[in-house]
Amino acid sequence: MYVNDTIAAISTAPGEAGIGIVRMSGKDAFAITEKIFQSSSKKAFSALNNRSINHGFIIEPNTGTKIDEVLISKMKGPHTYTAEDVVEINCHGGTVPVKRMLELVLRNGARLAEPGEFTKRAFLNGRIDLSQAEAVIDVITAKTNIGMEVALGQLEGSLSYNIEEIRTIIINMLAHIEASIDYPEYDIEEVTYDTLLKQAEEVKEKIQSLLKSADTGKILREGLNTVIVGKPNVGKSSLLNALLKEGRAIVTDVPGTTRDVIEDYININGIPLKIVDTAGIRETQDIVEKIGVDKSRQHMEQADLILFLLDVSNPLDDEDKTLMKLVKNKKTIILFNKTDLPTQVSQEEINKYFEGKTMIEISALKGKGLDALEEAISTMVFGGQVAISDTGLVSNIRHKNLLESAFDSIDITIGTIEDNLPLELVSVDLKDCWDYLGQVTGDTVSENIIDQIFANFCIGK
Ligand SMILES: Nc1nc2c(ncn2[C@@H]2O[C@H](COP(=O)(O)OP(=O)(O)OP(=O)(O)O)[C@@H](O)[C@H]2O)c(=O)[nH]1
Ligand SMILES: [Mg+2]
Repeated sequence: MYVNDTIAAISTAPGEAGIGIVRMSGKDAFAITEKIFQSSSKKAFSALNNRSINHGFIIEPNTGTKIDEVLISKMKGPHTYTAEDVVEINCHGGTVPVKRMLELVLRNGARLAEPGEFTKRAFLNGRIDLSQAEAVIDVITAKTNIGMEVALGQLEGSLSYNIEEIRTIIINMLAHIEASIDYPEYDIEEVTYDTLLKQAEEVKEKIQSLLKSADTGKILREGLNTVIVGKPNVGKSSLLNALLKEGRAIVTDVPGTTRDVIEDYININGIPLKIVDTAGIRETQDIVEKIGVDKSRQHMEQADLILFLLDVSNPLDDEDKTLMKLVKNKKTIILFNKTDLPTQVSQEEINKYFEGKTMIEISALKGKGLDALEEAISTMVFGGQVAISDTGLVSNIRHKNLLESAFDSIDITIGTIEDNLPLELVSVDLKDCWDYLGQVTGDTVSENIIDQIFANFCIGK
C-alpha cells in the first residue's frame, strides 16, 4: 500500500496572500531541494541543520533563473508530519509564485500529491491511527470553538486510547478462551464463563458510554439540523432572517413565498446550527410549490430539532393541526409568532394541543423572544452547558456505525456466554467486536475505506 516516492503540493489556500507554502515529502525531498535552492549562507542544502529554517532563493537549475525569494524548512524523518523527510518552501503568496514553485519541484522529481496524501502517509507510516487522521479534517473544517476542541482531542488520541483499552480487554478474553480450548484440563469451566461474562459486560459498558457521546459529537461536528416548519405565511422566512440578522430569505405577505429550501449556519452558545427555512406546508395545486412542500416534509424527517411556527394573530386552523400531528414525535420547540399583534389563540387551545412542549412567544418582525429561543435551544441540546470532556469522544458517523456494530456483537457474545454455549461460539462474535473496533483506529480496515476517507481531504494536507 505504501508508495515510496516523493509527493508535493501547495498547502496554503489559493488566492493572494502574504505567504504561500509548497510542501514536499518523501525520500527525494532533500535531493530535489538541493538542486533548486541557493541558501544565502552559501551552504549546500545537505549541510544545513535538521529542523532549521533557511533564507535563500529558488533557482531554475537549467537556466539559472531566480523563481522567488524563500524561507525553507528542513525536517528529517521520522519526526515529521508524514514521518518522512519533509521540506516546506515558504514563498510569496499569490497564484503565480506558488504555482511556479510547485511546477519546479514537480519537474525535478516530485509527484503531485493526492488529496490528503500527506496525512495518509502519516497513517501508513504508523505515526497516527485512522481516527486521528480523520480528526485532521475535522480540525480544518470545524465550525465553532467547541467543535474544534473536540477534533483536537481526537487528533491527540482521546478516542484511540478508549478504543485500545476496550480491545485489550477483548484480546485477554480471546487468549483465555484459546487456552481453555487447547488445555481444557487446566481450567474449571465455570470460572472461565464467570470471568468472561464480567469482562464482556465491561466491554459493553465502555462501548455504550462512547456511543452516548456520539450524538452530541455529531452535532458539534456537522451542526444541529434545525428545520423551521409551519403553514404558509406564519413568518418562517422572517424568523430565519431574524436569527441570521440579515435578509437571507425573501419575505412577503403572499402565502407560498418560499418555494425552495434555504440553509445557513448560525452559532448559538457554541453549538453550530444548520438552520433550514422551508416552503410552508399545505395542499397545493401549484407544481413548483408542491415540489417545495415535498422537500419540506423530507427535511422535517431528517431534522434534529424542529422549530414549529404558528401565527397567533389568526385562529388556529386545520392546516396547523395537521402539521402538529406530523411533528408530534420530533424534538420540537413551539413558537407563537406575531405576538406584536392581538392574539386569536386561546390559552385553552394552547393547553389542549401543546401541553408538555417547550413554548416561546416571539415576534420575528420585531425581533422579540429570540434570546429565549436561543436559550431554549442550548438547554434542549445539552441540558445547559456543553461539557467537552464527556461529549467529544465520538463525532464521526463512520465511528458511530462501527461502535454500534461492536455493541451488537458484544451483546450477542454475552447471550452466548450466559447460555453456556461452547467457547468456540463465544469467540466468533467476540472476534467480530474486536474487528469493528479496530476499523475505527484503522487496525483492521480495508484499503478501499482508507482511500475513501482520504479522498475527502483537501490537497496539500
Ligand atoms: N406583525 C408581524 N408580522 C410578521 C411577523 N413575522 C412575519 N410577519 C409577516 O408575515 C408575512 C409572511 O412572512 P414570511 O416570513 O414570508 O412567512 P413564511 O412562513 O416564510 O411564508 P411562506 O414562505 O409563504 O411559507 C410577511 O408579511 C411578514 O412581514 C411578526 O412577528 N409580526
Ligand atoms: Mg418563507
